[in-house]
Amino acid sequence: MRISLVPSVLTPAEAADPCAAPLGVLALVGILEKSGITCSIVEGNDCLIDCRPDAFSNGLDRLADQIVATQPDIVGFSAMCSSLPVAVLVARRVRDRLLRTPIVFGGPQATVVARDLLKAFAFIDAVFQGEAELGVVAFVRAVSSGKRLDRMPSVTFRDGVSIVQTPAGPILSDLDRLEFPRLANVASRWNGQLPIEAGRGCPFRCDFCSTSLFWSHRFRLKSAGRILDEMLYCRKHYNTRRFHLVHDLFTADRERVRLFCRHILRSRSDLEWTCSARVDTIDTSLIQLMRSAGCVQIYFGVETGSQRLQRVIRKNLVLSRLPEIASEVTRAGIRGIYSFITGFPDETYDDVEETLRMIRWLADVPNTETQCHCLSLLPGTRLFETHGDSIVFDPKWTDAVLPVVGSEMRELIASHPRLFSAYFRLANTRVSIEALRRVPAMARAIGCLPQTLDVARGVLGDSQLCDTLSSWADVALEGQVEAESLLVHLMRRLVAMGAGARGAVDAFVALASVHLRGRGNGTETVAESGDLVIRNGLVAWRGNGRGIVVVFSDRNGRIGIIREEGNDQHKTVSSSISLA
Ligand code: B12
Ligand code: SF4
Repeated sequence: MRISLVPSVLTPAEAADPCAAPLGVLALVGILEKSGITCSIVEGNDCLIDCRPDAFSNGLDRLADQIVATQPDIVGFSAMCSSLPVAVLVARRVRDRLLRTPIVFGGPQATVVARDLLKAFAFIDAVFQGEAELGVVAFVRAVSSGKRLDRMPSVTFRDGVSIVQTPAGPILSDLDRLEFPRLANVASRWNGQLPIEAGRGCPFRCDFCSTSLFWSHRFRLKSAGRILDEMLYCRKHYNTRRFHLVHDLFTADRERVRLFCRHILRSRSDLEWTCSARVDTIDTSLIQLMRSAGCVQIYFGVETGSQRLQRVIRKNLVLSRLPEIASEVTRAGIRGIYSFITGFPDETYDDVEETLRMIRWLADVPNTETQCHCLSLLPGTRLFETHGDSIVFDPKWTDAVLPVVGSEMRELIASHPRLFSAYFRLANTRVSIEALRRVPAMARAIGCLPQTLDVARGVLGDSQLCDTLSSWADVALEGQVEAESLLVHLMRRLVAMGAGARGAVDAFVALASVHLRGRGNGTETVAESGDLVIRNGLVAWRGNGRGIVVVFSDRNGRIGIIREEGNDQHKTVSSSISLA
């Protein structure tokens, strides 16, 4: 028997992330093949890169043709919230080509909308819900041979005109029993980096997150020995040294993480790894231990800088802990990524401002990155239960979904809000949608160019800077516009204002360059480009051969300029003109 498995389609940016390996599908391949079922993995990312409507529609056809070419006895789609519409469009095409081949779905989104999915699309035959290792072989065999599924746990299927859902089946209590995923299929893609699934489930229940429900509210971690074995296996077979420990909250059990770190230290390996944490499930001594055991990056879901909203969304972080943790992470030499969400139904202007302030604060902490996304509403969450009936189709609302291309995709999504809610937005009576829409772009600017913006504020004043950022955010909303375009925008604004201080403009350009080129590694920055020499936060600009301009900024965001006539060497700073 042969199954064709189709992983979630990702955007090119997502696919570039080493965590993008379809671990779920790779895990199933190991189990199915061991039982004598031949698997083909058909990935759709390359077919769907071109987002012009005709090209996209051809891409959907090509992907369906590729699936058909594997001559499957059954086709299985893996779907998360953003990839579900594309999976449905491709499944429809597969059914047109292979009238009798069963089509099944699994994965995080298919699981939570299983009933609605079968109700809406007659060409989907069944859904497997949740963790599938224990049930997938029996499921695939039963569906492909047309057997009844009513005695099988964790499945949803059609029985005449009614949809039947069976109770959830057992899940693995010991994740060490899992096969190693078949990473050989993808190992060469990310330049010596690979994801390793460290565990499943999260003990917290934040209102907007679907993960704890999906993993049956059970937090499980692989043993230290097992995770290390997987790393060493990949080191040996795929020449990989850097690993992304995939788990929504790796540090949920600090003692287990300590054991893991000590285990790595005893192995004297040279492995590097990244993971995710909450600021209240980590502490100074653990951070130091993690660093010594090879941790190079930690992802923190902070979500909001407002203590009030923390409680409302039941994330319940005590935000006063964040400065201490962020500083310690940096001091230890670990890169910190801090992620925020905007667009919660109860969010106020004050909450938004507090989030932006926190992002501004973090931007001054070396070796950090901040992210801000508009809320994407997930079925199965408490937020969805409360607000799922009053959502509005808005494909440009969040960057956490795929681009909506062509009328077929648009109509499909628009007519099934409950299935594709990630493409919809929630109402907010306190902040205008236009303002909320701009927040991620403004956060991006604040996060990547803080001192440059301080210079601009010195020249433009607060309200003008705010207008400028706002109008840039409008441009940015049209696409993933990078920080460079904000600079161009700001410069135009300065010039349009006749910014008398030519020096201010020089300083601005130079500082922008420091931050665009220099941020990220927390070590000394040395770069040379055209007229600019950048050295550890100082910029020398060889302005039209008459001398140099040195621009500096200190940790408090104060900006100074020193002009040295007739000298093209770096000079010790002797005087400064403060602009901010
Ligand atoms: C790594 C990761 C990613 C990777 C991509 C991984 C990939 N290729 O699948 C990246 C970083 C690109 C990513 C992006 C996004 N992600 Co993400 N991601 C994860 C994460 C942390 C791990 C995924 C993983 O590898 N799990 C381990 C494997 C073994 O589990 P699995 O894939 O679910 O597969 C099991 C079952 O689902 C089932 N199964 C899966 N497919 C199939 C198919 C069939 C036929 C069958 C029978 C069974 C079956 O069997 C597997 C074994 O038990 C999960 C959280 C989590 N812990 O799962 C979030 C998660 C999947 N992501 C999520 C989200 C929301 C996103 C984003 C929208 C961005 C965001 N805001 O986070 C984007 C969307 C990407 C896209 N275009 O679809 C949500 C999805 C919620 C939902 N309802 O769909 C999750 C659950 C996180 C959460 N906290 O809610 N993500
Ligand atoms: S947001 Fe993080 S802490 Fe909250 S439930 Fe999801 S994974 Fe757990």
